[in-house]
Amino acid sequence: MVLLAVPVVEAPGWARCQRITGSQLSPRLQYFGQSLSGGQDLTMDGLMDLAVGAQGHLLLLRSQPLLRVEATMDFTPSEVARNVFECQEQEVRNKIAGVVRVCLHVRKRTRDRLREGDVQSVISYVLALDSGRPSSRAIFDETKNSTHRRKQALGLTTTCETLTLLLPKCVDDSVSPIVLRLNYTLVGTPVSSFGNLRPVLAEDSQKFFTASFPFEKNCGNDNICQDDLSVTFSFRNLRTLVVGDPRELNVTLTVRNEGEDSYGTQVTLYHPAGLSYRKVSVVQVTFNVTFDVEFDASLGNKLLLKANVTSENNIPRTNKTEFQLELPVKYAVYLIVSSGETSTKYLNFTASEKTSQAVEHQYQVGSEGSGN
Ligand SMILES: [Ca+2]
Ligand SMILES: [Ca+2]
Repeated sequence: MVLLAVPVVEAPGWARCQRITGSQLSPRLQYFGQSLSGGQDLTMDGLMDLAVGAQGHLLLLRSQPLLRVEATMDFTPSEVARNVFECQEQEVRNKIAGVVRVCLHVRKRTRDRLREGDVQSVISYVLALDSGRPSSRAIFDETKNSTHRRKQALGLTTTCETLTLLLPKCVDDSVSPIVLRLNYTLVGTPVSSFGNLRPVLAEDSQKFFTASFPFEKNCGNDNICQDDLSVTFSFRNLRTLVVGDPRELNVTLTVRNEGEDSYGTQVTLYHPAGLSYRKVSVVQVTFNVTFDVEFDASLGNKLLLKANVTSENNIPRTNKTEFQLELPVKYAVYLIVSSGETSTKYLNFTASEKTSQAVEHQYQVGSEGSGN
């Protein structure tokens, strides 16, 4: 009979499955699991153990203490001040946006006989600013880039560090907040007084933590963002839309805001079927929208386009936030003139005859494409 100590993760108070194969423990084990006995703590650490029988062996699988990590990330100030992120004529680099205090707290989830000082672990974590964006709007002063790594031995205590955040250049987007993400791994330190029992991170622990660092809004002392939006558009120099030719319709749409900052601003352009959206290009607050005009589009005598602009500022809409324009429509006709079969092909006459003969010519006039 052989006695082995193998970790089993105890799950107090909640249902959980754990698959343990004999080959995980030893390649020579046969009939692993032919007998089971659990519900008792044989190792005197306060955690239930499981005895598993195999041919010629008895294996004792031990439960491990479970740990949980909690993290807080607090920014000071709570927003990036406007005078830091708003760029004037000269670009100021590496302005201090604020500091973040990152605290990690390790707690024990299991009830066992391990004393608080027995439980130690090494936690490795990576802090990443604006991860997922092509380039980060903020960096850590300590590392001069958008990530910061740290590895630290910890008991059942709280550890904190304070990091300075810099804005390396003018921010292109001050609407969405800077997101700080913390990913971590935890490795328990074996407890020698309990047969090298090793604490582990609980399976249902939160895998990562995030916190937002928003930008100060430009909304005056009342903190209410009173935007004043308007939308207009034109068909450029086009006086009449001819269906069939040209096949492209260009619309130049302009959005203006004469009030305070507008957040979550959206422009909607309504168009009839017969036009199909092709592309849009943005020139500051002007959008060049291109539609394809279907060859057989049926648009009536006038094309009506409508646009509106909305925001999340919760300011009542005005008549300036809607715009509509009509464009007369004509339909291209492609005429085909062909010679009829019964047309006179030739005449027989001689110079001495003084008779006259009629020449008959038939033309067929038709149209192509639109059927007009
Ligand atoms: Ca035990
Ligand atoms: Ca205001």
